Amino acid sequence: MSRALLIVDVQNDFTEGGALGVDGGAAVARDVTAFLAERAGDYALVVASRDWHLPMSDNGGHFATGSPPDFVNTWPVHCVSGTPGAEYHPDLDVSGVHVHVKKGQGVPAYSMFEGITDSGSGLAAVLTEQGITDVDVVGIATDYCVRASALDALGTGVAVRVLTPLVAGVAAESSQAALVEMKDAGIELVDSI
Ligand code: VGL
Repeated sequence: MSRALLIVDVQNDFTEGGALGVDGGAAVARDVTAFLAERAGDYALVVASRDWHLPMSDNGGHFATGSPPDFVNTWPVHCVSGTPGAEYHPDLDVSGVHVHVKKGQGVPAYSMFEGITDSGSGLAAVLTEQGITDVDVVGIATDYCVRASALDALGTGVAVRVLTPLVAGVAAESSQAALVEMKDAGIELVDSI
């Protein structure tokens, strides 16, 4: 067994005060850092993703233009590459991250598996190359990018757990629905870490 930790989108714009701030987002940053300080030894590989949208573009309809965002399919402008909002939250210690993934350059991309690593690979290939059999998923947002990343991870054939104390969602109802959907799909929800 060889396990990876996938840290989804712990970025300034997804935390309190950000363009698309999620309640509990800053706590996720702090708590993932504390978790890694104790448990890095459990992981053969640590991967972190960033939403990394194009400036001066609606990014394939992902950014609301003309009408207000619906917070389901269209969103306020967020995580524009090169802006502070797109950076990792300062309380997330990324010194132990082996692989950085960027996603959403010109398109909506909720899943980490739609992104590209700094060396130009897709995440599925990286997991295969590294012989990863199991992944734990943490980060933001439970109902969007965590959900999509965890389901895609499962689709690559690895065993998937979501560490529920280390996620935060956009809305309570859709986050709860996402957790049920993930569990029904065969993802283990770990409520005590
Ligand atoms: C996300 C909404 C829009 C996420 C990204 O990271 O979950 N949510 N873009």
